[in-house]
Amino acid sequence: MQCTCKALTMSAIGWNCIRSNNTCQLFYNYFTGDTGLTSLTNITFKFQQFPNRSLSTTKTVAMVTSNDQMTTLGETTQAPSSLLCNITTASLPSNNWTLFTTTYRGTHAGNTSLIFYFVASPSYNWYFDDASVKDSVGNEKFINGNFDNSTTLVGWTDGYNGVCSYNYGLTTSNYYSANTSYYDSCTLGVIWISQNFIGSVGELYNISFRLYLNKVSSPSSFDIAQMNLSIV
Ligand SMILES: [Ca+2]
Repeated sequence: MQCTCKALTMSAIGWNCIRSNNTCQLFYNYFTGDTGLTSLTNITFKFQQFPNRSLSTTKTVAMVTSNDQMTTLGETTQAPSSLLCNITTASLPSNNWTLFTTTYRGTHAGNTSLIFYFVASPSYNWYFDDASVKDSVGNEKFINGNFDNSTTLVGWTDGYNGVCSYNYGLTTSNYYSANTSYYDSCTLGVIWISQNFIGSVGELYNISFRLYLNKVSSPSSFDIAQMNLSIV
């Protein structure tokens, strides 16, 4: 049997190769009692060097420690279309509000969009609160970043790609600032929520937001929720 596994990523601490539809799947963050794992002995692994390819323009990766309430993402200077963070269930403690901060150096004048993307999973959904963009002298560029000023989504636009008709939007069931946040429990589609501001070239913007990864059931090895932010 021959199969090809993708590279170990994130906080992988173990891996396995199974054959399903002629594809391989990567186990990571498994726990020792996982019944899906099989120990084998006298197995030969061969590692193949793939051809070089150009790196993406992704600048930063979230760095989270389990007891840390604040996470700093590196500065990006690569807008438009820069992917600012790659937050997954493997890198974020669940059932805890975590503050994320980053900076963005303005690369173009005029309309600048921050687009937050969320993918939920059967065992995880997202809460999002207190988004902020401040210029170098502290002026807030976002409107209603805490979602608390209205029962409608004032200042924001949102939507989805894929299949997701109702399970996202404003909620009062969990929040960091009282008493509303934005949530996503859509597992088949990608939810996006966006806000624009007028940017300036060279200006340093301080971006922050809070996330709560809500674990609603015991996840399987492949149960992954994700969140990303891009600036366009
Ligand atoms: Ca709020």
